[in-house]
Amino acid sequence: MKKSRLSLLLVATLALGACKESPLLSDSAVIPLPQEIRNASGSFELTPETGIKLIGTGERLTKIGEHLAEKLRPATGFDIPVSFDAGQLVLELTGNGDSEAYEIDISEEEIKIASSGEAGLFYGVQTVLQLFPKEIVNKSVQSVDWAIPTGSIKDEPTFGYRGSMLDVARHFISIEDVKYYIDHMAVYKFNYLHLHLTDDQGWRIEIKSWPKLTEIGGSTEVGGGDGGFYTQEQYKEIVAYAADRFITIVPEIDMPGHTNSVLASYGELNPGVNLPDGDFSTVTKAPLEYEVMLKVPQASELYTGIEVGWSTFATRLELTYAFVDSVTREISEITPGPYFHIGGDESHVTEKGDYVYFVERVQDIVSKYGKTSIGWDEVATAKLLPGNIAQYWSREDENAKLANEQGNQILMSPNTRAYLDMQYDSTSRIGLHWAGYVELDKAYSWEPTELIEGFTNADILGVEAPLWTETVTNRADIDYLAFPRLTAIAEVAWTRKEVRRWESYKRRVSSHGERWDIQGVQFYKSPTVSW
Ligand code: TNX
Repeated sequence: MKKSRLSLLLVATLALGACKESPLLSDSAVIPLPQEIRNASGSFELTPETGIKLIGTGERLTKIGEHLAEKLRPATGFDIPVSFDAGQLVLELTGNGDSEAYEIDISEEEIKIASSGEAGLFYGVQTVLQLFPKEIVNKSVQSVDWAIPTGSIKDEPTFGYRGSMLDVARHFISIEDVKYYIDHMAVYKFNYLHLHLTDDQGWRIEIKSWPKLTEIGGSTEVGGGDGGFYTQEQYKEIVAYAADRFITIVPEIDMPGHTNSVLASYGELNPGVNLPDGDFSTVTKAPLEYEVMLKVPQASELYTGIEVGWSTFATRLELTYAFVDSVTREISEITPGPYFHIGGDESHVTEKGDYVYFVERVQDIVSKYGKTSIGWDEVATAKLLPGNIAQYWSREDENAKLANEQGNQILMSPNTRAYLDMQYDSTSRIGLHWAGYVELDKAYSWEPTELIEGFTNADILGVEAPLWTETVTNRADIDYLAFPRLTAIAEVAWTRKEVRRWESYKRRVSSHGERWDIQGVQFYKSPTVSW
């Protein structure tokens, strides 16, 4: 009797709770999903009096506080002062390490974000921004109750490298658009932006000791457009802009294949120079429509098509290594991050032995300038230096295993899951499909450790989503291919598999779609989600 009355009471209480419809913290649409969310009852509300209070020391603490304030001011219209004195949004830096973990405590009185690292604090800020109603992304004042359910969050990334790549070689991407992309990456807690700076169709970074690379090699792009390049000053500007958002730039010089833009700029680097007199017939193995038989060592023609795998450096020519040395030195000097990407993919016309010789010599050069090499997975057919990384893309598990056996970590970019340039389905207006179609659920539903037998988290450095740009010519194209898939990859890289669920992500990403609509992001409205 007593028991049944009690359960009646329970039902009534639950029903009442449902009527009040006070949202729970765990119903929020945070991407990537935090590792742990606990609910409480009640809510915190931002008011015209709310300020940000900083606790701790650290160069970047004030900047992080200002970053939060700047994101909150336009839509709320509130002042949101940042100080060390008072405030209901508390940012506490409890150490001076580079921890990416953070905790958030939300009570009715205050929101406190704490981390022992600046990066962690920045990520806590990103999470809090996603907890506010979607209107917070507006650039003009909105009348909304700026409320967040109470509770707590404990979070940290599963993988230390969470990246995306922009191919600025096939089509040049303006600094403005690169910054735009960086802004979006920061929201989803990415920490590496890989810039594919060179390819057959274009050379996009100023090298002072080899000026024709940009004069000639930078002058066009796929389809014959004007191309373009970053001066070293502009590259530094990108590096700094990314660093402010806790994103590290990884520059890539793709070699020994994918190098026609170099060979078009400097004839003396053409493989022909190395061959005995008169025997230049094998110099270029270009696609048929582009076949040129070089009779004398001379620059090759600029290329604006999209075939891959037909160009190569002269790997036995000393001048090639003098060239690689200068390029690596100049770029390393303006790259604070630890990695230098040496490409190494699809060198179909480089003899096997020459390829291995080349990769090993280039690794030494990179290491001489204090950087760690990353290479596309084919580099694992050479002897990798300790600590160097192989980027798994080709689905050639053999290459990943070769790297693993040598004790080197893998960066995961499986083309069937993580390639942002693949079409979603046969109706996609741009994109390629040589690796199949990659719908949103396919980009989301995979686990980095489960692609190659026997791999554990320790074998994997992280995850990266490349955006190749053969078919990408403007910001709308970037939007369409990167969103929403970039957010799926963010969650694969950040959230441990035990708490990831497609059904949950699907609900959350739809809410991000509402934010993108407000911001004018022209994302792909995948039919797998109800937007
Ligand atoms: C293969 S992925 C390439 C790129 C192309 C891409 C197009 C990789 C390491 N090489 O050169 O842009 O396919 O999807």
